[in-house]
Amino acid sequence: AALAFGLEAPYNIEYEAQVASTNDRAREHAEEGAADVVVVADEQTGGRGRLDREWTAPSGGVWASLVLRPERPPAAVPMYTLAAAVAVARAARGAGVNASIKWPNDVLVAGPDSEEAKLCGILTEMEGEADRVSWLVIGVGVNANIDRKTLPAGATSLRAEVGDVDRRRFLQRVLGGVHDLTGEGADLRAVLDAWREYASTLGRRVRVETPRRVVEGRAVDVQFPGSLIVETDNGERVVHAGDCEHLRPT
Ligand code: BT5
Repeated sequence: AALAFGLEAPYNIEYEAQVASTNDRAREHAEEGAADVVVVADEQTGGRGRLDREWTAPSGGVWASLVLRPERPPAAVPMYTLAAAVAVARAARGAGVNASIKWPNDVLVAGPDSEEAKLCGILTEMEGEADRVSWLVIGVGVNANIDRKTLPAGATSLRAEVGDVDRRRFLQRVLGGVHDLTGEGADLRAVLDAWREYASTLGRRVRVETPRRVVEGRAVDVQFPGSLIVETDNGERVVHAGDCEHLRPT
């Protein structure tokens, strides 16, 4: 059952102690016509990553999925994923964590040996027609008050980095950030400027694997709607956020 979560946010909050996946629950709301709803859970038993990967989501995390119905074309949707990454990176820095964004959707923390560990993943799903989004679900998973040893290799948590946080406050900051960047009247292009501030990808050599090709070179910039520009030996290539399966620093 949904419990009051006592959180002030520009969205309606549904709190669940345990759910299979907040994205699935949010999709149900979306398909019933709801908008501006956030499903939050303490624990997920069937958390999902991209491309059918599993997302480990024990009790203590910030697992949240936001339902939006923006009056925008589906092509603009990657901007929402970028905005969510910015909002999480900002909230994490506010909590004292040196977080940065790896294009397009991971929030990472650099360790002392400059190895990066994943603090947050974002899974955006949508349904729409050619020119108009019907609904959009932005799923945000932040490893908050969780022991690192219960997470997969290569993951970190707020607990491991700086100690436990007030999850309500943290989520409130994230949702406030998403709303500021994407809400009514917001200019989505400002998301790119904000994103550049937190990006760890720009300026680095990367290898991006898409289903159709491999692009290798130096990441030089991001452009609307969230595409990465890579300078290769054969000139500039534009990689779309939705195309990317793997992005590796080389
Ligand atoms: C993502 O997928 O990074 C998107 C994850 C989105 C999770 C949120 S939680 C709320 C909402 N409800 C859901 O069901 N999902 C969303 P991807 O880039 O495919 O990364 C998945 C990979 O990250 C896995 O294959 C593991 O290697 C690794 N991984 C799994 N759980 C992790 C965790 N808790 N922290 C860090 N890495 C993890």
